[in-house]
Formats: sequence, structure tokens, C-alpha cells
Amino acid sequence: MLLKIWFVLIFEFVNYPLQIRAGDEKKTCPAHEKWTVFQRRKYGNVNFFRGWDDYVNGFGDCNGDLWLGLETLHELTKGDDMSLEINMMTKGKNDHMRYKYRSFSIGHELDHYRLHISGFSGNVTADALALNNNRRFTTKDADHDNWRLNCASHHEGAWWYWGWCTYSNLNGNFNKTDHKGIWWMLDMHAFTGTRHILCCSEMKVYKRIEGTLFS
Ligand SMILES: [Ca+2]
Repeated sequence: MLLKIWFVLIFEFVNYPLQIRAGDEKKTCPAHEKWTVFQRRKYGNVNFFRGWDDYVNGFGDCNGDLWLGLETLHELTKGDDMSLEINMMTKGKNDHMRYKYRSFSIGHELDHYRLHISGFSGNVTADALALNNNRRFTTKDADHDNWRLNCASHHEGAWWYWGWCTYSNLNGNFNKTDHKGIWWMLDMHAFTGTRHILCCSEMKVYKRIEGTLFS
């Protein structure tokens, strides 16, 4: 009975339920009042090395490791008034990195969910995502990057890869510590830069209110 009341209360007050799917499994993730988490790596119990359809529709656990889905992201950001925040923690050292982008949107499916970001700020000086801007999304079975091979297969991830693939790989393999792992580069150089292996990451989208960008 208590459980039933809890469910009723939860769904009564959800003002923006978000549909995510993983194969035949259907879930609804309730949205937070101020933001929506669309990517989370924390527990390592969800496989992220997946194909195009899964990345379009979403997969994972609303309260755990999650990819909300490119189609939902497109719908959420098409009003051109959204911002992005990325929080990351390095493995072992527990250094916290925070990236913010004043403007964030994801293009249409016909444009392969191209990434649009601008207005970078954060607690680090280098913008490792800058070269991913204006790039299309690539998965292991849908190559939209400019490299002769498939960057998603090379990095065991799925991302807005470019010609030399990327300086970040948040959808990589949770258990690996090389170029196939979950990593972010602070001193960017394709051949000599250091990959910071991460224990966890979270990407959130916010509705932008001028003058009060982030709480
Ligand atoms: Ca390619």
C-alpha cells in the first residue's frame, strides 16, 4: 500500500517524464526540477559499447549508469535556450573537473545529432570538447567521423568524434585504462597529451536563465 502511494505521488508530480528504452525494456525517468542528467558513469554495470539504435533511444538505469538518448536530447535542446554541465572525477586521485557551456543543443537525426556548444567555463583552463563541437555522433555501427576508420570502434565508445577522433571519451569502457577507457585530456595533443582516466562522469542539461547561469 505504501509503495502504491509512493508511486502515485512520484508520478503525480513529475512534470516532464522522459522515455528511455534499452532493447525491449521500457523505462520512464522522472526529470529533476532544475536539470536533466543525460549521461552518467558511476557503477560500471551497464555496457556502453552499443550501436546506433541504442544511443538514439537511450539505455541504462534512471538512477544509475545512464544514456538518456540522442532523440530525447534533441527534443530537450531544440529551443536553443539550454546549457550543459559536465562533472568528472579522476580515478584514484579524486580530482574533480567541472565544465560548463552556456549554450548547448543537439541537431536533428538527419544531421546525425550534431553537437553544438559555446560559452565554455569551468575549473580547468583547457576546453577538451572544443574540437568535438559541430561534429556528428558516431557509434561502432554508424560511422559519421572524419577518420578513415571508425573512432567509436577504436575507442570502444560512442561520441561526437572528429578527424583524429577526440580528446575525451566519456562513453568508453568502464574497466579499461588506455584509449578505450573513460578519459578526458587536459593538456591536449593527439600524440603526447595525457589521458586522465575517470572513475565517474555526469552530463546535465539546464534551462538557461540569463544572469543566473548555474546554481
Ligand atoms: Ca570514419
